Amino acid sequence: MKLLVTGGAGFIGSNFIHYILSEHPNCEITNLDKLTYAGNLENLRDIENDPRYHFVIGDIADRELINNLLHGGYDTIVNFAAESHVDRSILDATPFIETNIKGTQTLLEGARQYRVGRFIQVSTDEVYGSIQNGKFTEKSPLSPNSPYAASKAAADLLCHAYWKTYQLPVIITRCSNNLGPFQFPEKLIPLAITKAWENKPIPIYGDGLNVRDWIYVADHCRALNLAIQRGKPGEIYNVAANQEKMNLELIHQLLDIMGKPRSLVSFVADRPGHDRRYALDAGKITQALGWKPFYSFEQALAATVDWYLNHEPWWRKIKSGEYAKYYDKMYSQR
Ligand code: NAD
Ligand code: TDX
Repeated sequence: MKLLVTGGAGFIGSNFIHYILSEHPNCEITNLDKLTYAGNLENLRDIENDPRYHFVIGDIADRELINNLLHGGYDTIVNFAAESHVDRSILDATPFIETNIKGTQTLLEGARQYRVGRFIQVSTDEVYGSIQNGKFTEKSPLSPNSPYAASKAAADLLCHAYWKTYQLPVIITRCSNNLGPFQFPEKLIPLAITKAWENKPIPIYGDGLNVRDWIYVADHCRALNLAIQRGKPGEIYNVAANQEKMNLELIHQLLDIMGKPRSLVSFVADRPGHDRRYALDAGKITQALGWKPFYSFEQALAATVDWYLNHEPWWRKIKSGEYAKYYDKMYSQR
């Protein structure tokens, strides 16, 4: 298996590269990453000298670079590269359009020209929008509410168009909220762990009753591997572990694990357009590919807290740099 992984220096991509190297002794992986604020080669330090792994710095929207790379012959592309943070998309949607839409189209076009055998688009539950009761299936209409979600939905539609028009063998996966090692500490769980560790207030948007459906990142990586091996071209697969939590409930659980007081919770202004609830029906991937999650939410949260507490230099370095500046800017505007 010769894989082009894009965005492999980010949270899920780096977990995925570790997973594939451990599962497939004969694989070859090229990781193409622009190294934006979210890309971090520290996430891959332990495998940087593995002869099966190569890193290329670059932008998925750079047509010439993509064509040069694909000329080398890849059987599979797994596209993780994206601007991924909803709050940033509210401040400035432009990079989301550039990477998530234009970048995906550039990759699709390259894959078409160089006849790549399989294209996995790593999408999200956010493309369906918010749901009050019940769960979204793969047939639910797209109704994205943030610029981030809209850019991911647009990319999904382009993937669909490349399948229908050119029979490019595209598979779209739509996963719920991930937690686990290497997640950038702007996202709720690592933000809360690192704040709590420093006994600082944890910002909770609105009333804290918004619901997210959580999955351990390793379970997402297994689902992606199955989609590569056995997924059907042109299909969409929801990926979720059926572990819904209200944000406030989650933070209370996290503070209890860490032995920190619940008084650290600090209610702040709501996120504009904040989706109330995400919930996915993952029955299709379970039936068709035999996937099911291995980790309970409690196991995943405990393992994630443990990882952050054991990797303090990793997140301290991030928080003392550009991220800190961004964070101040974001909150001064609220
Ligand atoms: P992340 O922000 O941690 O990582 C994104 C990576 O993409 C970074 O390494 C960054 O440098 C790279 N990148 C950004 N723009 C690029 C470009 N133009 N060219 C090349 N590389 C570029 O994101 P993540 O949380 O790991 O998410 C990965 C993918 O999974 C995204 O497509 C996201 O939409 C999707 N997803 C995430 C979640 C989640 O809970 N985090 C859930 C479902 C789906
Ligand atoms: O400081 C915060 N306070 C807070 O209350 C942050 C950062 C978030 N929140 C809330 C907003 C959401 O209801 O917590 C919930 C989770 O927020 P995020 O971690 O920003 O994730 P979310 O907006 O749900 O999107 C995530 O899941 C789907 C990823 O960032 C996306 O990339 C993925 O597609």
